[in-house]
Amino acid sequence: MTGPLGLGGPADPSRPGRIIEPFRAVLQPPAAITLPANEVVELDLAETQWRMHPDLPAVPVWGFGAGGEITLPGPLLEVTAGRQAIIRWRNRLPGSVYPNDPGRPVPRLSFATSVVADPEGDKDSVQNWLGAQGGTPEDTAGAPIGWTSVHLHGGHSRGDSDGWPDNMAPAGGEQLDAFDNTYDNTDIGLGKVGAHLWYHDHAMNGTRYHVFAGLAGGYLLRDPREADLGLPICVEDGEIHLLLQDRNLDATDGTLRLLHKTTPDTAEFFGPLTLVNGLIWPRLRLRPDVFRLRLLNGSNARAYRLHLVSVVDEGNGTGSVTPHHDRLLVIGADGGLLWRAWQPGADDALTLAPAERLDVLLDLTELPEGSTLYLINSAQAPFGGDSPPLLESLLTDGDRPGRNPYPWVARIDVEVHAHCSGQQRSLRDKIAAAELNPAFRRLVHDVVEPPPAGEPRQLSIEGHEHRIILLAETDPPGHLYLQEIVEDEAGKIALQLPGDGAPMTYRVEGWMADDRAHSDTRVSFYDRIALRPQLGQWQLWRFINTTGDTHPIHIHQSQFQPVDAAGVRLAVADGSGTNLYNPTCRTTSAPIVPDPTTPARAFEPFETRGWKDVIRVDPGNAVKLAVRFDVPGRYVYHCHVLEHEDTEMMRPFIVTVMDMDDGGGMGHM
Ligand SMILES: [Cu+2]
Repeated sequence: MTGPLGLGGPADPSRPGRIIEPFRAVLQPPAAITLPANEVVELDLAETQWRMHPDLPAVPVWGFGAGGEITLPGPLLEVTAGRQAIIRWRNRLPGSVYPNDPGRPVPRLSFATSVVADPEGDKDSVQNWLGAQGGTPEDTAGAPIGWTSVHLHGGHSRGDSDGWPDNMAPAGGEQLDAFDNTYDNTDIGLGKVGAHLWYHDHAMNGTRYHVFAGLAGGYLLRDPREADLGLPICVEDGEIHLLLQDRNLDATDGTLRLLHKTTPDTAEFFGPLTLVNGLIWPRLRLRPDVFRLRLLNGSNARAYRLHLVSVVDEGNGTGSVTPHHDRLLVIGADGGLLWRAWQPGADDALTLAPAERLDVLLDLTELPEGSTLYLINSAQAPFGGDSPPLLESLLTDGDRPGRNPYPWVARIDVEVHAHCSGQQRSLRDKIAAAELNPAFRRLVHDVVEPPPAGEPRQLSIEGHEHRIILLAETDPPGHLYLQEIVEDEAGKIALQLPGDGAPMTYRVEGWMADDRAHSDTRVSFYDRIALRPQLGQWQLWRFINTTGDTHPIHIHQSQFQPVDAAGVRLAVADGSGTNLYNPTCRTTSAPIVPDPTTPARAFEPFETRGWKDVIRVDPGNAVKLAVRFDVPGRYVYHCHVLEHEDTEMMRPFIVTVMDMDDGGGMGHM
């Protein structure tokens, strides 16, 4: 095999002896549908055949579409912000599981599954290789195959239109949602400018399978300010929607299929093939203009750390990789345009955990005909927030064998006569200098100093409530979950937060107060609902990651901001490793205390200059979020690694109009 950035690819499982050649497919924009105000639009969820690469046969997938046109990804939905859209999601999948009715047609997934033991000495990397590699099919008997509940991710939705995971529609059934598409927090001058949302299935215990099968698509909220700033707002003007997903393929039984391969210990799915808009490693044919890239990581579990580079490959793993980040300008994140744009440096990268989005200007001006640039990914899988490797090492995969063997994402071919044209250089200069979202305010807590020069104006949050949520993993590993904890003198969880003089004790809040003898080894989604934020009251939720992996935390209904410049880093006082919490006995073997040696990760500029609905919580890190809910109802928050979410790294919360605090919270003015 040649080096990862060489021309070699993995072997084609359907035709032994051939390889899957990168950059053969030409990127296609997704089908686009403009949603009219207050009119019902019907979108079907159905099976279709999809060709991911010119040399490969089509494979069965599940997608969304209208009028019988089912696509991967689903159509890009567009709506003017502030206008209500109404969607009737019609489940037209091949069938749904009815365990008590053997007379019903037996449903099936559109893809194969395989569970493979981790080879000795190859910890956690077996998913990154093509094919089933033996293994046994995963037992999917407990999954609600074919039952779907579509969620608009990042949407400011009413509870009954949020895709509650248990409210699943069977094949033949329907789900009617009204999305008001308004911005939350407008009343306090924290307006947002546009947003890049996405829709996907959210069925309880079935999300990982259904999204993997293809049930996902983009959703753009349009704001008039985008056009006022001169930003491209359609394909013809140079706006390019890029939905990134990793996949695997197998042809063990003679038919090429998508493959969801995991290991017994590492439940996450990672795949060696990167799909952009449903195509494996495509190329973009673009004129030497300025384009607007709307990036969305729709992968089950893979994080991407993107670099724009040129590559000189001299073969045998030698050559050079040169970043061209001066051609990138980050202008938006999950919740729309940033306060001001951010220019990444040569050593920076664009990190996208699952479900995160970025809005980026790409400047190809003055590049001669025939120039090629590459979007490559330097994040290993699994991802723990590790710093980027030397880009040169991606030519040889020398420093992390098996955890990122195919770093390609896409190739950009500069063609003077390309069909896809964009804007002039002057747009990029104007956007770089502009205050894109003047109404943006940086949320602060207990800060009285004015913001430093070059930072947005601040808003100090008042009347807020503090909560602590522990991200934990069973021992032995394999089951990840999250649980709210609360101070209790008799609690067994010893935790010292910065500012505390000594460790305090906590107990799991989801149990009844008199149920400290609870003997289960994990918290269930269906335990007592501990989070009942009051309508309109600021919440400060601190997420503490006691596991060895990064977890992208997502909260429904309202977008948030991370508070402070960085998280804090915690460690076990006796130095006994990264799994800080022992869930078997629901206790900490030694107090969790501030780590004086390892810094927490600093937040990226695109995480502090705009609104977020997903945030990376790295191993050992504690991240504090400020969020405010302005719609009453029942919602969920969860890790957006879909395999984690499906196995209960997800909990409910209820936004209530009454003060329902029963002593669990730590509110103060
Ligand atoms: Cu997770």
